[in-house]
Amino acid sequence: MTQELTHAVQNRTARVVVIGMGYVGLPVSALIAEAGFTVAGLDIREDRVSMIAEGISPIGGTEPGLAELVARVVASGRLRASTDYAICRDADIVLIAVDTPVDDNDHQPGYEALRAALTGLAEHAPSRALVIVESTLAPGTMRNVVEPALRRAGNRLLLVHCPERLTPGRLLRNIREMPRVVGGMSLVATELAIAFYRDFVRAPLEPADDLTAETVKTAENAYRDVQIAFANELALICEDLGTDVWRVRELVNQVPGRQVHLPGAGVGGHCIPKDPWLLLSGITKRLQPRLIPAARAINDAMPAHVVDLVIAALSGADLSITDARVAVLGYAYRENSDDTRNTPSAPVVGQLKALGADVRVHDPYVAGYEGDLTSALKEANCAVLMVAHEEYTRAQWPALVSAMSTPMLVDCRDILPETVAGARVIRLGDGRSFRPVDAVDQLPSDV
Ligand code: SAJ
Repeated sequence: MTQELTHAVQNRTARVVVIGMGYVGLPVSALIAEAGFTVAGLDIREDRVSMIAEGISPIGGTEPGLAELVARVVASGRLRASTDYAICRDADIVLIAVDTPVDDNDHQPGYEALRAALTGLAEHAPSRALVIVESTLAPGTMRNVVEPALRRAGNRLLLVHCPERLTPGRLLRNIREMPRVVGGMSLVATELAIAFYRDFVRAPLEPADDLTAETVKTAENAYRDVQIAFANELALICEDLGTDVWRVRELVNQVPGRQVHLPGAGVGGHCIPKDPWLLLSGITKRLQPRLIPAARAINDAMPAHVVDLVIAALSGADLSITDARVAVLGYAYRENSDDTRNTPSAPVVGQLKALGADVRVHDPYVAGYEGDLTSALKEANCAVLMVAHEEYTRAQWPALVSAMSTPMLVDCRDILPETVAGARVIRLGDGRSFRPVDAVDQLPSDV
């Protein structure tokens, strides 16, 4: 079996099916097709399948090269899209790239999409194939969920976990250039998967077992979440001390081995907020980790702190939140992206509205929030800069603030100069720029 598969990989006649044509599945399908394989993309969303069938990428935001590559490989006939799992029957290689969220309350993995993909694959199992799960998994998932779900297909399937390492804004670049951990459930599976990835990944391909691969991916993002939490807690400390965290971190980072991350309005995206919980969901209950949950709590509290800053800004102009107009600038979770998954802007908008503010949202990348920045600021009492979109970092703020009723700016990401002519600037993490006001005292009793 493996000899056939090995030859099919080596001469690129292997028929590849990719389940899940989202931020991960579509770009990796396009690169596999570009490498010379024939690829069928499988998705439950007919609108997405139709766009791809027309050679159009359904992924928004700034993704260098993706739209052109999708058009090219679809036109060449190397990439097609379908909603029918029956295409798995003829596959030699199946990639699974569906989302693996965690429950907002109990933080347990939400494997609905993964289980649906596994069920569909098992019902239309190929005679023999290499099955690679690229979705991020809690440690133990390959052994406790994936392997059992595919067991009915017998031992004809070689199972591997090769976690994706993608970042919106550089999807293609990351696939080509990020090192990958290739965690097979057998040595043969690992070796075959490495041979396959070598056709389109230029970076090191590290052999491992499945559990190691699951742990690496969730740990690398838990690590980042803790780093960001340190930056956010340092920002709160600097606010309280009356000093400037942006200058503090700049000077700390001059020391070799220090890398204080950027404080901000919170942690969004499809990876960092959930992967720490995936890591912890795989452990026994004997262990009670404290650092990783504490980091999650610190980062999740930042949107409420941003609301505090808005209240501080308004109270500085003797305005109450209840009749203020607030412009929230940036709804994507990260700069120059249209991705709003787990965006910190959502709780900020929700809490401001709950406090009675008239909230206007602007984001040049997010459908429904685009438009003229001056209009978004018109008659606003306060503007909150949530995300360092290029439009905001390059804007002429002295001219823009003249559209506002009261020119107050809350800068959550060190986007603005320390002073903007004609405006008052409150900077998250810069205690020199404001006196903290605890919003809880302002909350109406029914919030
Ligand atoms: N953030 C901060 N301060 C920072 C860095 C990030 O507040 O110093 C916030 C961002 O604003 C965003 C959230 O954290 O809301 C996540 O940002 P991110 O830069 O980590 O972006 P993601 O979510 O796209 O993370 C992905 C991850 N990649 C994968 O999981 C494969 C992460 O491991 C990468 O480090 C990151 O991309 C990257 O920058 O490459």
